Amino acid sequence: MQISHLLEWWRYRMQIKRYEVQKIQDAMQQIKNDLGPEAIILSTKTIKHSNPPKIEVIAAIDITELNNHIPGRVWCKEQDGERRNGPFGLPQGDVVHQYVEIQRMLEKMGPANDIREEIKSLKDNVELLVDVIGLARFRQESEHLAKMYQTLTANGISKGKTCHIIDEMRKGRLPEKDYVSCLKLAEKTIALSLSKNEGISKTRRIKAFIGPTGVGKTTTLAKLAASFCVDKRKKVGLITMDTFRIAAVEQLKVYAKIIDVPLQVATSKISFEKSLKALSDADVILVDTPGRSPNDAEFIKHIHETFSKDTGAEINLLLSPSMSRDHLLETENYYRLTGYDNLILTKVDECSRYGVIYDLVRHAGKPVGYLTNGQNVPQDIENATPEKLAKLIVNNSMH
Ligand SMILES: Nc1nc2c(ncn2[C@@H]2O[C@H](COP(=O)(O)OP(=O)(O)OP(=O)(O)O)[C@@H](O)[C@H]2O)c(=O)[nH]1
Ligand SMILES: [Mg+2]
Repeated sequence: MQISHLLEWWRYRMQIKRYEVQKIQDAMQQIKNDLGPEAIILSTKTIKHSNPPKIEVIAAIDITELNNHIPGRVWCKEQDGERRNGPFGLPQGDVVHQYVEIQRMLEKMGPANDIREEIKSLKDNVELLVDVIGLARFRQESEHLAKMYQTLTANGISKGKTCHIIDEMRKGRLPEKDYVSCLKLAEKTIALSLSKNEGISKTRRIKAFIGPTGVGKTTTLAKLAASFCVDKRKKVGLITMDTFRIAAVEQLKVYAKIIDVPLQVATSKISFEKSLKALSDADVILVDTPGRSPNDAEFIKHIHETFSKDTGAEINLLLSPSMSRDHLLETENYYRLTGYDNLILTKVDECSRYGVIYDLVRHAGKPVGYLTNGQNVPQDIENATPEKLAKLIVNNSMH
């Protein structure tokens, strides 16, 4: 049963009044006067920040009997001692019993879940509509475009965004006969729409790596440390702020020892500043952070404080496109609060549909610095360019 039906039924059946009183006894008298001796108290709660302190009391009276004579509306009645079903199939019973039942259902469903479910079903319907309209529209124009639509959506790009890409393609001259040329044009169109990648900035000395638990922060940092050291001949320093997970420091210590770079451990903003001083001769400082739930507001605050503008730190958010699209976009929404600079896409080798990368990068509007494609340190990392990403998205393959 839809919760909105329940609420409608509830509203129809009850007369509800709200009182603000200092003592519950005051409310009792008022309720009796206003609603009569049959009234029931639905809830009481202290009103926050009220001065003098006040209590909110919600009381109600069953007005079923009043409604019984409304033409066309047949409310349930106990007849011949038998309980019959009420409106919307609810079992007939006394009001308090039904109130408790509704409360229980509401608690079980939770308002957020209910709204989410409704939004999800709405989204599914819109997607379906876009699919039908999209295919019909492109098929009318060219079989290539209809095939392109099917390929890109099968690769994991959302339907709406696929229509947008094809609309962009149609602004130029479309290759008429050759489908392969059509794919090339799609690649070009996608590359143009992705944020230009400046790579990981050459001028920003401090580079922090943030992201969900297990996304590959420490491994990616080790890959980059080796690359800065060996390929770019830079003096590298490492800082780990991950003192939450057992063995997290040990993990980075092993890498630091192999690459032969100094490692500092910092637990607070103050110790982070001390670590920066200790690494003052380093050309590049890579900072590892603990994986945290993106819902953790304290963590976002901590990132803001530690990597404030005056540190000049560059924040890199690591996300893995092997996650589902909805989860990925939701996670990006949370981390956006950190004001991060670049994306790094990890575990691309575990991904089955690369189209989700397009949705993520367009959603985030941030450049992608790197792609990581395996567990091997240091080799499994590549620079990301819009062209490389576009190729991946259209061909749905790393090769
Ligand atoms: N397949 C694959 N695995 C990877 C990649 N990068 C990291 N991993 C693996 O993912 C696992 C977690 O990697 P970590 O680097 O410890 O991840 P983390 O984000 O530092 O984890 P926490 O610190 O616990 O939040 C390890 O087993 C890595 O070997 C990648 O690009 N591809
Ligand atoms: Mg780690």
